[in-house]
Amino acid sequence: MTKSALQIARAAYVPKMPVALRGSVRAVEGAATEAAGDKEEIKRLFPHTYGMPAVTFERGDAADPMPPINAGVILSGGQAPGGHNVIAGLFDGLKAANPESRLFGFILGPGGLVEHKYMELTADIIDEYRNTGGFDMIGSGRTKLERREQFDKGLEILKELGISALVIIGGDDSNTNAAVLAEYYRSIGAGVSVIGCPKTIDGDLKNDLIETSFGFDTACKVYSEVIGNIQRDCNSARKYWHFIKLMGRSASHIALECALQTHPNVCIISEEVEANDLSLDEIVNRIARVVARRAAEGNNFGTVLIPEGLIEFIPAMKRLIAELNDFLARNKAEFKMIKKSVRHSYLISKLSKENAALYASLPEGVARQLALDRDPHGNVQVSLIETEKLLAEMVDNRLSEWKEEGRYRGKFATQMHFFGYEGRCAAPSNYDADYCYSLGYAASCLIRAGKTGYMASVRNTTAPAAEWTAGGIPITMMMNMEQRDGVMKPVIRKALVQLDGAPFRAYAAMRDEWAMTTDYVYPGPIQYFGPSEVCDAPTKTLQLEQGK
Ligand code: FBP
Repeated sequence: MTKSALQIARAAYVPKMPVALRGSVRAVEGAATEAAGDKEEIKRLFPHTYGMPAVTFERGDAADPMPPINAGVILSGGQAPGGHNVIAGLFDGLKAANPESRLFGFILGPGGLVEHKYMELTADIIDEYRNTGGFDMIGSGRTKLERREQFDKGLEILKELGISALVIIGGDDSNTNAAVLAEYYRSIGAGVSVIGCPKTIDGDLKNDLIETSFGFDTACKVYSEVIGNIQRDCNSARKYWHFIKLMGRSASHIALECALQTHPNVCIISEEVEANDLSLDEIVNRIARVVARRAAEGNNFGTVLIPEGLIEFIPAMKRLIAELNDFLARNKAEFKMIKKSVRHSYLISKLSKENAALYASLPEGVARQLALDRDPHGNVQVSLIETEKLLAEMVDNRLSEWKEEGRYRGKFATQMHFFGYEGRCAAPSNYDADYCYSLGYAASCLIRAGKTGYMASVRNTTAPAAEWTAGGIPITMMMNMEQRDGVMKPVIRKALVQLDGAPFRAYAAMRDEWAMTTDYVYPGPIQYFGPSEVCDAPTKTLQLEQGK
């Protein structure tokens, strides 16, 4: 592999660690825990792993010699900066306990476990990937690990390799599946523990005990850098409105964080749209009003941030998507037979009156995108829906109407952007490099402590890394029952943007001013070397959530 100068220098970076994880570590158990909701039902579904205590690590006395452990690791779902450091922390933690311990990586996600595709991760391999972005060390995938046959098939290879602990690095769905797997392996006495690590750039796997999912920090910094650059360009030429869609399948954490970092003229927050029952038309009016007001002051330029999940939060669209999901699930084979050129009219003829009218009113490209295949978790692939084009087109139409009515005078030229994939494999920021390494190391400590069904947790991360705390949280503690694919299932509660939370309130307090004043902030690229306030700062979201 040809390495860039930064990659070579960055390989030497030693992640900062909490004091509690340095040297010998002692696991301290707290009180028994309960599920986040539907306690009785979760207890019934997880009889062997429900109610376990939260665990905190403290510095221990001289380390007892530990027998060697063989462990496996899986990267699951979308890439997020820092995954390699989780594996490096896990590897170093296992080796620190006993140099004879071994780590195996399953190839291309959970599918690798089921299909018995793996590689041993030796020190040479780990060293190649320290502090790098991407998941290319072993690859990732979206195979859903949820059926007993898959669990049993996986157990065959775990037994063959002598693996007694499996670490699943993933988002809310993957960690839900980790909990189910932990429960199953314990129920059959398989002798394999399962530990989860919170990953996703979307930032929606968090709660009182998990401060953030890794990758959110780096991805937001990458997007904020380019948004800042665009804003500077936009403020220099003063001729374009930039419509920028930002990743985040469901929650708008990324859009909100980028807004806090860059001060755009408009930022839509899906959770607010849903709470206020806004229609697509009302969202368009809101943007158009800002465009018209700025135009009245001679400013025919600006930026609009749009979360990619928006479409599913607009109540009418949500109803349409629900009917489409249902229809497409029931008529998959028939739909596949319909010629692509007539699918649009075919669907209109099949939908209920209200949904058919909405579907017919959408630009054909967007309508087509809404009918594309769902991902393995049944989600609409929102990354493929060009919401930024939809909104820009509709705002343009609205402004033309207002122009005819004499309510708007100005020029409206647009540029469209989508920032998602370019942030998912960036070299992790210091925050993510440190956080991930500690998560991996904490996972190794959970394994050493004989825990299963836990998620590694590292907290107090707005303080200097030495003061961070580390431990493990029973995954069942984060669960409740929710309807998925028409069936009630135990799942980890997804964390959406809280409208009464400090990050949203901070944005809401400033948005009218930012709409008009062109108060752009240019954060610049992530810095890996330099003063701590430039290199180590956590996200604004985390700082505001922790009252900093
Ligand atoms: P995870 O939840 O698996 O971390 O993935 C997040 C994400 O990056 C979303 O923001 C985005 O909608 C989706 O993955 C894209 O998925 P894919 O990589 O399959 O196109």
